[in-house]
Amino acid sequence: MTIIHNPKWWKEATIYQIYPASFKDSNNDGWGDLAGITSKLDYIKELGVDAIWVCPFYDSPQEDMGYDIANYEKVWPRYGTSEDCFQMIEESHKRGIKVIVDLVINHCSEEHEWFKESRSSKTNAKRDWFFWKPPKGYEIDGTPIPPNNWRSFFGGSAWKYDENTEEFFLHVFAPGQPDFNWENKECRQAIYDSSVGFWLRHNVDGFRIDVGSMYSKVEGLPDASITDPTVPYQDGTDFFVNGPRIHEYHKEMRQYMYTQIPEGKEIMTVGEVGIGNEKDFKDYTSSKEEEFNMMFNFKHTSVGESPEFKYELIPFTLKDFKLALAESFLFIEGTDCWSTIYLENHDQPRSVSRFGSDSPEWREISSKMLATLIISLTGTVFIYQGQELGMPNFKNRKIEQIKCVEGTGTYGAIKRDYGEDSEKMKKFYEALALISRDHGRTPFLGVVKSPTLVFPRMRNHGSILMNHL
Ligand code: ISL
Repeated sequence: MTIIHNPKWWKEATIYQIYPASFKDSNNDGWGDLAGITSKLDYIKELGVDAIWVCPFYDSPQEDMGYDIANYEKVWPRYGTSEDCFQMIEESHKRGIKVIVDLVINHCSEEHEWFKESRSSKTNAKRDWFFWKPPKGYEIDGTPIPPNNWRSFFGGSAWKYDENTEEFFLHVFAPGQPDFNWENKECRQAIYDSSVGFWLRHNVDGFRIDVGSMYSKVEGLPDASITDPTVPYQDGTDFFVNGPRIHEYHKEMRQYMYTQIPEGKEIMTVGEVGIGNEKDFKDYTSSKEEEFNMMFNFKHTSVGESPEFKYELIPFTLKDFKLALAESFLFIEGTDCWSTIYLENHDQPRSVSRFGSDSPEWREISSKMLATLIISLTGTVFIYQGQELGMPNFKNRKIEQIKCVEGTGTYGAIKRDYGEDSEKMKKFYEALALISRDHGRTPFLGVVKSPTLVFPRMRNHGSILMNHL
């Protein structure tokens, strides 16, 4: 019997995620930067890492820590210059480390030139690059009513009113993150050329594709059904997660990528899918479909969160966690798909606090147990800066100290809809203490008193299903 092997570097890889703001500050201005990352490449190499995924470092007003991009082709000045970035890429390659960058193209920033043009008039050539709609009607006091009842992931309506043209634009995330209208072909081409092409032409090895399941919205943007009558805005994800044209878009983008790289070079992509069914996962990651190489599933990082509302904790068992984690990789068995394994990223709390114990007695052994778990499962391992040291959650942070827009936005919405002293707010505080996105964003090393490497050497972890065919 002949076994045909088609090994791919990314199937056996360990990928190390870096959050530029809090990794390494090279010039003492209080923010991490790209030169800081470059200065730590030897440390990263020593860990046995094959590739780094660097979170957004592009020009941005930072409403959502760089996931609101004003210019895909420019580095945010606090993070350094384009030259610093090209150097980070070159120095990584010299050490045999590949570089994956974040591709945030479901939306951009209100500060992006394309959006500024689009908002300038109803007849602007780029008007249709975003979702603009007139009010559904007006309240008695004249307040315009949003075109549909979708809620934003970060609290409140998913629509923002623009006085200039008296229409609303859609933002499923923060108000400063207008969603692109992917139905518009010219818009798609501009996105590819600026955000994908520019960085491939500057030698990156692949992309982590932000909210890669949300570009295709159901035509007409219908109202969501009312699942929570106590609040004005409802969960609209049925109308934009894994939507009707999503696979067509990813195939088109992948084809574009091939036009931008030299013959023989391989690009690696990992899509943030989040939720879906087995068919969705297979469609995204089957190698013959040519969309993503692999994807992130949120099932296991969401255990213990109420399905109706993330910031309401519910009990869960070890079995729930194991079954949820298995959803990340079981679907690939007998297929040409591939998967990822992760416990942490910049949207998640520290895994030792979330799934183990971060008490002084147990922190190290607990972190080692979780490290052993993920390196022994199938799929490409992603670890997040500081996870290798068992960094824990911060303690006792007050609401005024929360920086993340999901935390502040949700706080504002609860305060408006239920009040400061409500039961809902009490539960929100409890949840924030465990799962705030800020837990993973504190300075690298900051809270670890006695750093010890908790990961076994990461390269060449075992693969149970061996999917090289
Ligand atoms: O963690 C989440 C799921 O409950 C959400 O916080 C998160 O917004 C979602 O996973 C999408 O995340 C990505 O896109 C967001 C950005 O805020 C996140 O940091 C990013 O990872 C909008 O670009």
